[in-house]
Amino acid sequence: MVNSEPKSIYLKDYKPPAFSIDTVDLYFSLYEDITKVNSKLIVSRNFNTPKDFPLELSGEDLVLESVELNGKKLNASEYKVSSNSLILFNLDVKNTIQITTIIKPQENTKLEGLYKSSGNFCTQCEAEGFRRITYYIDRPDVMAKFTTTIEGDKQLYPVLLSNGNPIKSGELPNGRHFMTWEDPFRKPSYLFALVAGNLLYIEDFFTTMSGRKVQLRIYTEKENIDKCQHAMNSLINSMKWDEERFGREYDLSYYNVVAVNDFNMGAMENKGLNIFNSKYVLAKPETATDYDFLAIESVIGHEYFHNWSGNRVTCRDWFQLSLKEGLTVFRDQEFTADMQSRSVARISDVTVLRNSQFPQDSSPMAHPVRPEEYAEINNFYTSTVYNKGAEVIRMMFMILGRDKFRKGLDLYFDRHDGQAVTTEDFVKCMQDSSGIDLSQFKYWYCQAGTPVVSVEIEYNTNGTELTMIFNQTCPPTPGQNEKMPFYIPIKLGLLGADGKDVPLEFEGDASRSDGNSLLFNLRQKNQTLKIKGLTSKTTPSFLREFSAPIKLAYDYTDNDLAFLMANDSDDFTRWEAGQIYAVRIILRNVKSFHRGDTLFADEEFLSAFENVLSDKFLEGSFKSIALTLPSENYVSELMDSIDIDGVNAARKYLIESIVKRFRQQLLSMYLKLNKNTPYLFNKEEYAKRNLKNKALYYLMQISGKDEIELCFNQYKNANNMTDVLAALSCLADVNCPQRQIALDEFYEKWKHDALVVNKWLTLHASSALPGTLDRVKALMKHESFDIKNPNNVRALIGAFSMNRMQFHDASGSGYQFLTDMICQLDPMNPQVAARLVSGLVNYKRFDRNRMELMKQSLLKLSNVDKISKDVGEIVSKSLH
Ligand code: B3K
Ligand code: ZN
Repeated sequence: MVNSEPKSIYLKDYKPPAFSIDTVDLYFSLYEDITKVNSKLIVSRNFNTPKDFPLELSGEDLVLESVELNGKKLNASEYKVSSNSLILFNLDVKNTIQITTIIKPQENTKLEGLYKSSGNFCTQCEAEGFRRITYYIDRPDVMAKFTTTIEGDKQLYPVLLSNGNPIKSGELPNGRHFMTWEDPFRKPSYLFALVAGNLLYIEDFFTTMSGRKVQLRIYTEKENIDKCQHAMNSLINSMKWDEERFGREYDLSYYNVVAVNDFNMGAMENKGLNIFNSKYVLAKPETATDYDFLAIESVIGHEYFHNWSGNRVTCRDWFQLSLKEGLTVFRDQEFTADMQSRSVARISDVTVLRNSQFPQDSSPMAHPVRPEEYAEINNFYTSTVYNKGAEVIRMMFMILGRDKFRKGLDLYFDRHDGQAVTTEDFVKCMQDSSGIDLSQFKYWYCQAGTPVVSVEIEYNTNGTELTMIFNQTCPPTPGQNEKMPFYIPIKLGLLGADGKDVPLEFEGDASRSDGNSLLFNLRQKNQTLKIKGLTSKTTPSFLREFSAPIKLAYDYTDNDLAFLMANDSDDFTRWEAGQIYAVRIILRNVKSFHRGDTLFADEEFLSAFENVLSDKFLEGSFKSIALTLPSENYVSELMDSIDIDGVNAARKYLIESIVKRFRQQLLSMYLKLNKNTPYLFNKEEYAKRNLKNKALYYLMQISGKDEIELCFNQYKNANNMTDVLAALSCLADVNCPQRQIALDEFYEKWKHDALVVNKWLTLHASSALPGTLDRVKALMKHESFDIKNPNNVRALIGAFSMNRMQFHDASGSGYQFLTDMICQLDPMNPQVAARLVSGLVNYKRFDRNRMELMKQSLLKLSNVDKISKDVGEIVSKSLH
């Protein structure tokens, strides 16, 4: 029997709060066994609330010590307390409520609320962690002014931090001390934060555009203090960028960032006190890769940008999560694009979307950017809410253009400063400021699924005019069979025979975009665009810049694709042509693989690949991604049913064909770029390393003695983690003596550095070699692995669940392992356990055998006694 389904809450049931909280005064007494929390709330009954309406406060895992209402201590018969709430009766219009609760941060393995990480106290309150600290109206549309005093042992916790400005501090008896912080901005409880620990910091200053001097500090443990500079640089760049690009200024005199080792996600934007997973703060060239440096820049930016998009203007309810997350991802993507290479950034964003959001949109967990229902909100911090949400903002940006979009955003921050609002409020600002009708955008927010746009082209008899016929559809998703048409902006151009864009005369709902591109507004199910005055044959280029999160189907010839790969003026579509071409070959070879026919790689593709390889003018990091084949994951996403073995064989075949043909070119490219110059994190050096390691990757795909030697040498001689790890991950896939030597030595060298050890765990878990599962199981018992640490879990178990060939082994051993791990983890940390279920949710798209095995795993999970709401919701949605 399947356990009962977790109870859902619905957007349609939203009601404004019955009470508001004006001020909150918190007093934390931190001890080694318990923490005592005193909370003094000034609570007002809202205008429409009936006189006798009770006040319901949320609470979880709290021991209630005392409650006082308007100066009178209540006895147990005067309030109602349950496992998740405290209800008070007979409130006045304005009330003072004092509550004392006892909590045990030391025993908090869920890492929500107040908990301990490496001996330090820290908090995570979004979405509903504050109720694990004290009883409260724990919802985002209740915004209050917070004052927080923290009291603790001075030696153990010399650093005491909370939101806002420090206003008082002092010594107390018994070697204790305290510090009081006051946050002048009203905020929801999810933005509350507290840190107490033995930490060091690096410090810098930033003067805002209106001249306010802001003290910036990054706190970490002593041994990591030399790894904070890149995060500091990124913070300063973010502050400057947000002023220049969006006119947003920081509003407090302090900005603190704290790196902690045990954290459920990436980071948290608490007002004035960001708390970060140390993975997104700590970096130096010897320990962190280019990819880590980039991720730190982007996450530091993301959390900083939340100060406006999230904190100053926040969400009315958690269904509106994308209001802050989609917008802030869009903002951090633009930041990266301005700091690094715009086209490479765009392609990477699209790749993330296609590899994680597209599969989610075609799974039983598919949900709209603004969901209508959830059981556990933590399950909805998804790539749909974040990344597709950012694409929805980007479409408005495309349609309005830079200036009008900026005006719309200014209006949004102006109109809604200090409020908790909805996605409709956002769209309305964009519409009001631009005069452009965006009402149809509601469907992007309330309908799930990836739209498919197919295009056909018809020429008139003498070839001077062509008509593009567009048709949009969207596959059914849970609870939504029929969809209304979306408003889809399609940026397009036509290339003439010389490879240059033809200036376009047109008839239809479009406007001129940059260069000779048009932005076509597809708003109906079927719509046409006529292009006139053509003089010779042209090749269309659709969905430039990836102007909408859709799948575009157009029947390109192989010739067209090779031509676009060589000539398209838009870097995205130029890259995309290569991807479409490669997917086409891989899919054809998948069929041949199953029929037992010989596989082949098309000459025209190989020569287009060669053109990219030998192009002297291509920017290095663009070249590197242009030389990257679509992932097995993405290819599978384009198939009716996911074919693990076929896709792997066909993709591998294409890679080997490339290596056989271009071994010499790849080798000379490698040798030319492999200069052991000092590590610098800048565009040019990054591009060189990127391209060099791409060459190494290819060479190692047919690895003989020479290649292994070359790779092993890079491992031994490199002066930075990017090159070390690139070499090591190639070696990890090859059965050779150097593999073990390098892996063992790497561990010995870095075993004191938790973040590097995680890389080492991932190297094992991602290896393509048989026996990987056994090694992963053995590593679970290794001294370096602690199941309570989310980074460890993601590095080992999470990475294994993404190892296509090993996790999806036809025996089902991978599924069984993952299921056991989820069961083991769930009682400790349901949020992290629930993330691991994603490896199983798409079971219906696999072959019969795997589908059955995965389903068995899900059924097993659904029968576990006391399964969390987190895991329970995903499992039950998957099975329905
Ligand atoms: N807002 C946080 C995410 C909180 C996740 C809670 N389960 C980080 C971010 O998106 O910036
Ligand atoms: Zn965010």
